[in-house]
Parts: sequence; C-alpha cells; structure tokens
Amino acid sequence: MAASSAPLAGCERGVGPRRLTATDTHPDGYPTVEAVKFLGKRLEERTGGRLRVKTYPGGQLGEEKDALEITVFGGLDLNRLNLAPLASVAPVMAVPTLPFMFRSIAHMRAAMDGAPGQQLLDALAPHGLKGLCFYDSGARSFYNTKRPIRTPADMEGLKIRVQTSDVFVALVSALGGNATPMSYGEVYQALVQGVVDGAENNWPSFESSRHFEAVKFYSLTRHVIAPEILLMSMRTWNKLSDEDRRHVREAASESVPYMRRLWDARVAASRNRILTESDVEVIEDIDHDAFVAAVRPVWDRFLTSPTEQNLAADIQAASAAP
Ligand code: GTR
Repeated sequence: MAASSAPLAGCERGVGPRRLTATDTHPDGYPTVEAVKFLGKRLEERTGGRLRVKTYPGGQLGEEKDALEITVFGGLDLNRLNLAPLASVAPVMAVPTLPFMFRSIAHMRAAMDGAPGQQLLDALAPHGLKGLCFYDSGARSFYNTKRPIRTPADMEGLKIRVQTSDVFVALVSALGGNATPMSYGEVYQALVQGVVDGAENNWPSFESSRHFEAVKFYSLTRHVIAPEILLMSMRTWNKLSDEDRRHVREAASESVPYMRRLWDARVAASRNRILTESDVEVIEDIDHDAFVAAVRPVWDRFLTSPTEQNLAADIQAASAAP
C-alpha cells in the first residue's frame, strides 16, 4: 500500500504520472470492480497515460470499515464501498440506507442522479473524502438457514449478520431479530459454522459471496435499496490539478451508465443461477406492509435533524419517471 501510493506523495500539484490505488471488497468481475476499471481506462485515455488506476479487489487492502479509515488518511486513493458503513464517518449517509426509503431501483437512480445525490456527495468534503459517483446495489433481502421469512414475526430471535451500521442494527432489532455486525469477508464462515442464522444482501452479492450455498431460504423483503459510492481521498484530490479533477469527475460519471448495464445483467444472471442451480427456496409472498410498519421507528430514530429530514423528503419527492 505504502509503495503503491508513494508516487503521489512526492508529486507537485498536477505534474508527473500517477497510479491511483482503488479498493473494493468484491472480487474481479463484480460490476463495481469492473466499473472502476472502466473509469481507470477512461482516465488513462483522457490524460495520455498520466493518470492510471490500479484496482485491488476482494478486500485485499482491508475490509470496508478499515479501508475507509485508510482512505481518509490518504493511504488509499479510490474506495468503492456501500453507504451503510460510510455513515459511521458521515452520519447523513444513513438517510438513503433507511429501510424502504426508495420505492424502486428506478427511484434510487433518479434520486442519486439529482439534487439529493449531489447533496450527499458534497457532504463528504469535511470528512476528508471526495464523493465521485454512485453505483447500483440492487435491493437487499434476508436469507437464513432456519425458516422462510414472510412477516416480521418470522424474524423473532434470528441472529442476523449486518454491516457495521447503526441503521442496520436498529432495523434488524425493530423486526425482532438479533443483529450481529460483522465484516463481509467473515460472513460465509459465520453462516457455515452457525455463528449467525442469516444475513441480508442483493442477488449479486448473495451469489458471488457463495452465501447461497450456506443457507436455505431467501425472502425477497427488499428492505434497503441504498446505492454504492465511489470515493477519492481528499488528500489525493487536493494534489490534482483542476484539469485532472475534471478528468476524474468526467470518467466517474461515464462509469455510471456502464455500471448500470453490467449491474442489470448481473442481477439477472445471479438470480437465474440461484433459482436453477441451488437448493435455496426463494420466498416472494412477503407481507410488505407489515415490514414497512415494523421499521417505521427506525426512521424516527435517525431522522433527527432538519438536514436529514429535508434530505429524506427530497429523496421521497424524486420522480422515477424518465
Ligand atoms: C454488498 C456491498 C458491499 C458490502 C456488502 C456487505 O452489497 O456491495 O460493499 O457492503 O454488501 O454486506 O458488507
């Protein structure tokens, strides 16, 4: 890590070649990883090879929470992570992670492409981070080894792994489960060994992590549709010339539609693989209204300031119409 970010350290602003390090918990081939590689290629083309990106997938530079701290301190240049763990650094990030905040994937995309998304990206500056863009993360749903979940009552007493996120702890608790925060990389073993009864995630993560091999039931609760985010360390950003900042911004925004295409294809492929090649029982008949009602106190608990309340209202008002 130290060696790979060394070229940045001695550089004058805007001078000399740079190799930006990028981290992601997902493996090669996952849409978020491929989107950042795409961004790197665009950056290389735009700058005649002066700016390059080297991606380190599979959490090899640390789990999300640790990699985030390293990014704030400038030890990593680019970091693709989920909004849930980011809220520990910038509390306003909790708002889009609230259960049932988004009505659909189209609604999430419209809100993140619009003013609420810009507000969230801008909110990161005081925390040593430059928010570049949002990527899709589908809808998260519960899976477990014990029983089908159709109503909140079915969650009673289940030990559910969650991300390092106060919202997710509150969400699972509100549903009657026991929330166990844990790094993504530890979840497979925890499921196999029965340390937890279940977890929750979108189709592509459920599949690529092989969690589906360790559980019996996947209940399509679709309780959170929060996006992923791509961050740059503010220390790195501050070393870039205005022109290079523009290249980074443009390459990031070009990577978004590319990622969405990959994402839609991957959701379909992961879903198909699980439906056709696994023994997982997929439960579709969920009592949606009961889940919405049960988690309502989570909103009240996290929407305490006018900034957060207004952001939630702006997200809700965003129109998913084209
Ligand atoms: C995935 C997300 C990862 C990570 C993971 C988790 O959907 O893409 O960044 O946050 O969930 O559950 O830890």
